[in-house]
Amino acid sequence: MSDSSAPKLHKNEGLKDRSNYLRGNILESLADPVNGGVPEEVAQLTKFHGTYVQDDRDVRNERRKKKLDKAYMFMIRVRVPGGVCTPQQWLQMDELSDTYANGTLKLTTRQAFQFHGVLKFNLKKTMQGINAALMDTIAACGDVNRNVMCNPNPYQSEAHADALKLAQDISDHLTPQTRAYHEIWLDEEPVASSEKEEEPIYGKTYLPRKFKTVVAVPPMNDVDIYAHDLGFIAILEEGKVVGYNITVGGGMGMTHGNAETYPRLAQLMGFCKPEQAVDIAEKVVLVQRDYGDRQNRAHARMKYTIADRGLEWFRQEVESRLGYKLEEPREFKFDHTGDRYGWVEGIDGKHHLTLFIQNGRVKDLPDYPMKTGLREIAKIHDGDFRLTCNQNLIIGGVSAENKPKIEKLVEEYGLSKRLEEASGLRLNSMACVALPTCGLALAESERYLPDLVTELEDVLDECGLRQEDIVIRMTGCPNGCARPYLAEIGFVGKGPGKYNIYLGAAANGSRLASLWQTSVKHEEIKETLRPVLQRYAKEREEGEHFGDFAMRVGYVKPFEYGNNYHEPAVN
Ligand code: SRM
Ligand code: SF4
Repeated sequence: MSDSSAPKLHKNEGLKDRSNYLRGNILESLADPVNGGVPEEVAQLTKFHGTYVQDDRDVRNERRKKKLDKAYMFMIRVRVPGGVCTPQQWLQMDELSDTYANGTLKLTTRQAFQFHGVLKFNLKKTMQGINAALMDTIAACGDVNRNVMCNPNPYQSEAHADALKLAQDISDHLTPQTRAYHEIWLDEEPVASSEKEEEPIYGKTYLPRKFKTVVAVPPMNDVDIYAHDLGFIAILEEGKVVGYNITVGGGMGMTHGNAETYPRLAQLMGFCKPEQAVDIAEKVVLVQRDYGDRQNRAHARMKYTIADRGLEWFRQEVESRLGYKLEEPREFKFDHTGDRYGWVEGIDGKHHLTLFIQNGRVKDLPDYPMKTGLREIAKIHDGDFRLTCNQNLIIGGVSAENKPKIEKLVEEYGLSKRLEEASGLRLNSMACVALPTCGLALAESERYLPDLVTELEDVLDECGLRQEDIVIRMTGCPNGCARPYLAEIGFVGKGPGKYNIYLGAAANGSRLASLWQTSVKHEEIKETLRPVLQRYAKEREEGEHFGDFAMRVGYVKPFEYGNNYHEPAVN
């Protein structure tokens, strides 16, 4: 007899429970030649394997009129802990994108690769190609710990190496143990039914919702630590990592018109020694596993668990599982969230080149063969490639001997020309994918932001602000995939051609932006922002960032959770 008073769990909970550790009917659906997509229940499960069913939204209406099915295709996300891969892996990703996807690579806001436009009958082959490159896609999406981010800039080599190792260790430790991935995509023999399979950390129903972990190396906050469920801030003494401050409870996603949902900054929970960090990550996950909301997915992220019950309660839950108390957080200072472009020399004598990749989209254009250029570099490069947290790319660990050859290719393919021509605004821009692939997009983002920046550059030129670093980010919906609520100017898609504009985040990522204008149309944005930029040029204080200025002179008030953020619900 069922207990009718028991709280009703979200349907995804039953689905996970019944899925036999993420198998469900994935294999059967992949074998179905008639449907180019997969049923909804299967689509929920494939996310845990790192792939989403999507459709080409550019042709949706036309196909509907012709009574055709949607143009189904798949997105695949490849995990790259800390964003570091080898030149060989870069070449393999490049080749897979041409063979099975739409010929482009997307470097995401979380240091991963994404392929778009993979057809169902190529899905398994693409997955196998990714695994042949010694990379994988498990837990790139789904209700588990996702790709662990880490500051990829190797200029402080020792600290960076420690932080990267921590990112990798946490990633390994929190990777699901199910063999489903290997059976489904890599043709491994099924686990015998007599064998007991276990998920020692997650259990059968995994987490209530996605979970994101990052490792920061001050003074850079390029990982945007306050946007994530769990963060570790390296504390350095004489250039060495002596431990980590721990942050918990950040997240960006919200829903228009639902005041119960909001972006939230992570809070400092304590300090730990380097050798304690992985265990602490596990215990944080366990608390969220046990107390996160499994009824309402819009309220299931760890930020709400902490907002509802308090940081003190959360810390005690973590400490009781650890069996010891966390130390008080130590002093640290972040100065910015952006990437620093161009060449730097690391303390190990290696050279590192950060390149600007507009919105992370690696592709060849008739006048700019960027993808080819990067391929040619990968062929001769003896270091590594590092995907940044801002959708850019570092050609890392270049030897003095190889540097002139890389410089020549950079020159030949125009890779630094774009960098030299770009304004400070463009170099600090990020846009999520949005249309045509993202099923949740309400407005354009990646395809529109570059043009909007061009329009705004006219105003910047008039005001003498071209070189100013101003963080501008856009998303096609309020989910916040490009972290727009941590931008000095943030755009959030409201409907076709319309955006809510946010102003006032701190340039170092420690303060959220607040809603300034709602539903501003494409054609109005430039003129809406013009007076603000003009006033900034005239009235800013020495060294004052745009976000601080917008807050100081009162364009917006500091954000309060669930308060000044929302417009009335729209029916
Ligand atoms: Fe995201 C869902 C793309 C980073 C918050 N995100 C999606 C999906 C999968 C749409 C879907 O569910 O159908 C998007 C696929 C679009 C496409 O066509 O590729 C998508 N998210 C992205 C990427 C590719 C944006 C980009 O252009 O780089 C980023 C991939 C990161 C990665 O490599 O793992 C991406 N997403 C983020 C971030 C930024 C971050 O984590 O630093 C956020 C905000 C932080 C956070 O999680 O709070 C983010 N994505 C979301 C949400 C809202 C979650 C929430 O708590 O409300 C969704 C929707 C959902 O989960 O229901 C979402
Ligand atoms: Fe899609 Fe919205 Fe994320 Fe942009 S922010 S990729 S539109 S879910």
